[in-house]
Amino acid sequence: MTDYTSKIIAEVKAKNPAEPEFHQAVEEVLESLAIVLDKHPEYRSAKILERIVEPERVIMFRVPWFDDQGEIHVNRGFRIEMNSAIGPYKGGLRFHPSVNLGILKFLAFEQVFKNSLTTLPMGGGKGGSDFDPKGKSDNEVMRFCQSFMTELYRHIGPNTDVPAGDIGVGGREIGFLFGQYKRLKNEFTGVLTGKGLNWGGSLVRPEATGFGATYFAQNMLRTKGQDVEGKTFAVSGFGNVAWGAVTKINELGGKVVTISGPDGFVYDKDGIKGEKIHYMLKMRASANDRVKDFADEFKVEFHAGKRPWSVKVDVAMPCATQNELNEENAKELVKNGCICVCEGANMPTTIEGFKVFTSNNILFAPGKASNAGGVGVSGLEMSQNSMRLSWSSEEVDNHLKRIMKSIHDTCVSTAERFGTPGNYVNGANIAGFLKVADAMLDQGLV
Ligand code: NDP
Ligand code: 2IT
Repeated sequence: MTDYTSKIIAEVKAKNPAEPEFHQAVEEVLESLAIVLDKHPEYRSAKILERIVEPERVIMFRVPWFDDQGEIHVNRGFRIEMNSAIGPYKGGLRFHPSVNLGILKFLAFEQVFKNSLTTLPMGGGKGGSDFDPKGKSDNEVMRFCQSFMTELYRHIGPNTDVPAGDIGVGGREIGFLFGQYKRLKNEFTGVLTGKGLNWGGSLVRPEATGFGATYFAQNMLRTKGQDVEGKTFAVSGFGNVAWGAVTKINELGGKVVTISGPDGFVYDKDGIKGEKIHYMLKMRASANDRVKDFADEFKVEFHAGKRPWSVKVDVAMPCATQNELNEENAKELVKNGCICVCEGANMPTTIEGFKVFTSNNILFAPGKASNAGGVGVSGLEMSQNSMRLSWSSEEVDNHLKRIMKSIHDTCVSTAERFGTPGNYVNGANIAGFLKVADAMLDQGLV
């Protein structure tokens, strides 16, 4: 940190109290950028950092809805339009009871750099609600989504802001949201991504984040002359991203021995494969929030209330949520011989955790690089919608592989150019930043 970046972080904390996740995300990025600002005084004089930490716009709204018994509930809805320097705002919607302004600002901030790395023209945004989908009927979820979109529709559009899924928002929710948008605007456009295949969605979008993160891990392992084949993986979470990662790891010849949920983790020494992978989809659709069901179904070990980082594995892929892997977990992974950590979730590793990995020369990929395959294929969905064409699975998957390789190689070359070879965190933060910062300079004081 320099005096200048420390001052900006202090200002962010003073101006945005009670947003610890946002502070953490800003701190992590600014720590990498200190070396860039030394070489590029133009960013400092144009106050790029001061501008980039301030959302272009924050929308916060009331979402009233009726449950099946006719009782009224009120949730809070948000959309953070963080940065549109290189394209329309783009990023997911999260429905989870923990959602608040600070969490969505951290996610929107990360999204700016992630989207910049994808090679596609997308700005950064994020949104969602503290609505808890757990235990809700389809009709309740539909009424909630319709009410949410009744406010959101006036702020978004295919050339303005294009939301998608995240925790608690999958194909079903995107369908209800799209239906309501279409009614209100009388327009059939690519305003959301993650749509159904019959109505403008892209093949491979559901799998894209997990597939992309696994391709990223493969690219990292190859820099050490190794591959996914024959390696043992610990995966956390059991949702969309974890499912995609487990599927692809199996396809590439790796073995996954864990998945996890808020109730604990499953250890399956024979590997999570075949029908067990399919069962993950059922667990997510049930909205029961339990992985113990998996252990009961397949008679494997269940560790209540624990995270999967104590297991001896070659590669760890945290795919559940933010700050689920701390310093102690990181030390345990290193002690057990883990050689690579590749984030599928957004900011799952704490700052102290990733410092343990970097100081032990572990290959470590930050989510904004390694989980960019999801939004990357969302970008491809936007392209297909604009052309009114659909590409084959093979075509989309080839683009996805190319995007992930390009992000990987950009991280490596940028880290090297700025004097920190092998540091994917610096590589991702700096490369993501430079593209956005240069666009902001080109566009004047906005
Ligand atoms: P899902 O809703 O499909 O699954 C989320 C998983 O994380 C579930 O297992 C969920 O269990 C668990 N989880 C959520 N919050 C917590 C919590 N506070 N404590 C413990 N476990 C929790 O979401 P996704 O798979 O889509 O998202 C997972 C991660 O990947 C998130 O960090 C998301 O931001 C990130 N991501 C998602 C992308 C996408 O395209 N979907 C793209 C890039 C990143 P439960 O619901 O029971 O809490
Ligand atoms: O965190 C993410 O990148 C996502 N949730 C996906 C966003 C998108 O627009 O597809």
